[in-house]
Amino acid sequence: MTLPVSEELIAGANAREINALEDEYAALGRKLERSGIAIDAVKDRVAGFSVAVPTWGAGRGGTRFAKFPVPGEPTNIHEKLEDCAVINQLSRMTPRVSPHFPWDTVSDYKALREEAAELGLGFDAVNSNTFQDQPGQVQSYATGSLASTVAATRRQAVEHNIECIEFGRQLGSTDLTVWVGDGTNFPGQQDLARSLDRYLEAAAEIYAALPGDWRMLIEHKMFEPAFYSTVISDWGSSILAAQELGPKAKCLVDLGHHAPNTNIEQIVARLHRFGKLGGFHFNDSKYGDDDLDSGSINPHQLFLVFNELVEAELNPRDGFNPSYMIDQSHNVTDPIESMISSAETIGACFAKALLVDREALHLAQEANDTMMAFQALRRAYNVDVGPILAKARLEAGGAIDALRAYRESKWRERKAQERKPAGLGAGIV
Ligand code: AFD
Ligand code: MN
Ligand code: MN
Repeated sequence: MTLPVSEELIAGANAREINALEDEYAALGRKLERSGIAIDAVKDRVAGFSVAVPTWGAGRGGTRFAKFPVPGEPTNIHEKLEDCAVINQLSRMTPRVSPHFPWDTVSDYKALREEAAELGLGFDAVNSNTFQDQPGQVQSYATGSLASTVAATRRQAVEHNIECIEFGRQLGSTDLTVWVGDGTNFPGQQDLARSLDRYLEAAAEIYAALPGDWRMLIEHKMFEPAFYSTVISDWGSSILAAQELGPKAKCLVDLGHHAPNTNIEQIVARLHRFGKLGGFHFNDSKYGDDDLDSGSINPHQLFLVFNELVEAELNPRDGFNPSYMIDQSHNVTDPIESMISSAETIGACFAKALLVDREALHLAQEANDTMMAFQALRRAYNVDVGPILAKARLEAGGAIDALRAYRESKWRERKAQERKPAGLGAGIV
């Protein structure tokens, strides 16, 4: 394995920070011990936690208005893998990459899998793209894809998804995530019932092509690019579709794909209750943008989601094994820095959820002691779990302060000299 950042640089940075970390870890250990929690056990759970990163998040995204490339950003799957390897090498929490087709198309997937393995990476869910037309494409997705009124367009979209499964098989993936941009901008534009019928019929063809150990993750989104209705608009549509398709179909919750103030943690609990919680796209949202950095706007919501996930783990249903992934668009930051920071935030929310005194919480809930039930969550949320994450990273070979080590590595500056510049233009990716 050849990792991108120099081991000496990481060791040197860690040597400067190790004493402070040991001191803070010991102090936090004593504090947690007073509540009967063994810090090493929490640290070991955190060390076992991972979240995948999206290849499309490695480049600068853009808004509908503009994209401002950062010098040295990756412009192909090989450069993206290198950047994802930097994120994982420093954070030790992101060992898998989620590819998007046809953006990440190559001629040899076996070679790509080996290239990733050499960088310490594997592949997570494959994503199909039926929301854009590609050069030379026969049918246009202007009328939608799986729900299009045009039979040949639906066929093309189904075949693309089946092709994605085949690429994913060669890459070692076991999940296909299907998000479609299908929907309408005007009342009356399409029949709301029939468009769902068409979606379900096409999705069933994709489902039938899934290998035995694969899952199809259905991702809902309330709006955009369609602004009046979307075919899979919410968790209700998603779970109904998943139930109709069969046991290998599960729901994927993208935190940014709901109306503002939606109780997402309750959606998580509902989906789990029916054995349909398949995965997450972590990000944050304030107004209409669905791809802000995880926990940058509402870290408490992220904690409450993880609180449900830890509860779900204790009461597993139907092989509870959600796939965790970041899905963000980095418009004003270095994408590597955003994903290092986001992985840390996501891991921290998981760690805090582990600190919840579940017995106290459940007893308070049963006794209708509202304040003490709330306090069971609040006490855990208030703990600064930074030393636990840093210690887990250090022991796995990462950097105590991953962002600082990244800046010291001058990775982006070096890549700015080597890589060809990214194009301008606008786009939601
Ligand atoms: C979309 C969805 C979906 C999709 C991605 C494409 O979240 O995950 O693959 O963005 O950029 O909003
Ligand atoms: Mn998403
Ligand atoms: Mn999104």
